[in-house]
Amino acid sequence: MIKPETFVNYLQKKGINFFCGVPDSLLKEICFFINENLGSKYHKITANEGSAISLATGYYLATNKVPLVYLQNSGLGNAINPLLSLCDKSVYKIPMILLIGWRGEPGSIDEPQHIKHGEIQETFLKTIDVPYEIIDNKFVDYTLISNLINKSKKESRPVALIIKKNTFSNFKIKSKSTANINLMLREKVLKEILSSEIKNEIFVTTTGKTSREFYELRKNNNQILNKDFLTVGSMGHCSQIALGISMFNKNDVYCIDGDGSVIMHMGALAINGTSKLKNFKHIILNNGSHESVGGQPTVGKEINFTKIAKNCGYKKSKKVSNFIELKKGIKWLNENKGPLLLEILIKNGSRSNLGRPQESPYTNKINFMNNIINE
Ligand SMILES: Cc1ncc(C[n+]2csc(CCOP(=O)(O)OP(=O)(O)O)c2C)c(N)n1
Repeated sequence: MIKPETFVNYLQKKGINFFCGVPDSLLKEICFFINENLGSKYHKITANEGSAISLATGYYLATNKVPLVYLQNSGLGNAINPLLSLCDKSVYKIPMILLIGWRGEPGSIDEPQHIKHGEIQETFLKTIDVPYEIIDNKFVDYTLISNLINKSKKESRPVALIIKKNTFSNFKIKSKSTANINLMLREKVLKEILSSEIKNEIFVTTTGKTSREFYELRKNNNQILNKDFLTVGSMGHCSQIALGISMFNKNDVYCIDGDGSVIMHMGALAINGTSKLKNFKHIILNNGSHESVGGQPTVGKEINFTKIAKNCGYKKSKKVSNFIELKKGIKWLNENKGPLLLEILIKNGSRSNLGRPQESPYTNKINFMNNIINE
């Protein structure tokens, strides 16, 4: 395995001093190291991967130095537009290093939402003409990286390092924040929602552990004939899925979102708010982090989601931070007309033995549609 510090120190020696991106579980250790050891001027966790490409471009324009963008391969979907219409050789020719976590690598076992991304990983980079090297835990030949960086500089173009699973060894974080210790855990909040008066409504849940916990709680409660759509991939898009459903279904639709996911495509709030849909009810579980992929910080606790929602046209918005307020908040969502936003402040944390949906996404889709259409 490669020590994150060895890897980053090597890149720094090669003149790579600016890092930005969206965290990924395969890159968790290196993200922890970067976050802890680089100041905020030289490291930014961005809203989405397209933003990271653009921020890195700004750094290059201001310094004439090569930046690094880290991302999960699913983030290439967000990155593709600036990669092709900003950085490509037919446009501005921007040098940068992409550090891409290879989820769904063919031959490995991974979740359904990663299979296609993993399968096309290499073809994709070849198609968009980004030269790459593949790095795994046996990697020793650093000249390959050095040659790639030189290529990026000399030819002024993006290049990529594809990172396989288990490439980096553990990095022990020194500074564990205790700031939110008294807040509720996400799973307890979901449990409360599923034992409340809204448990039989339509739910659309966000990417990562929220959907996994929601699914497991339903199973444990034997609530099998439910109307839940689990957004297993497509981070940042669950509120638009929910909005689409609420436009064409008369029942209340509850979207359970995460702060990182909302920030990723925050423009959706403007469309939700101005929709004036009375049955659209949005919940943001705000832990100020990308908890599902390691707990790297977001700016979720530095911004005011309730004010943003109000200014985007939501009819009402409310913030809660303990169980008494949460119970009232759920009642409030149930009794008022939307678009509504309930922000729930929570702390980081989840069970290490958390499972994953046993049925395929396709089966879940069929069940969901059977349960909501013509009921
Ligand atoms: C486009 C894209 N980028 C990155 C990821 C990796 N990823 C999965 S869940 C997640 C964190 C989501 O954060 P948040 O919405 O705040 O929810 P939390 O995990 O904190 O519950 C990330 C970064 C992804 N699935 N898709």
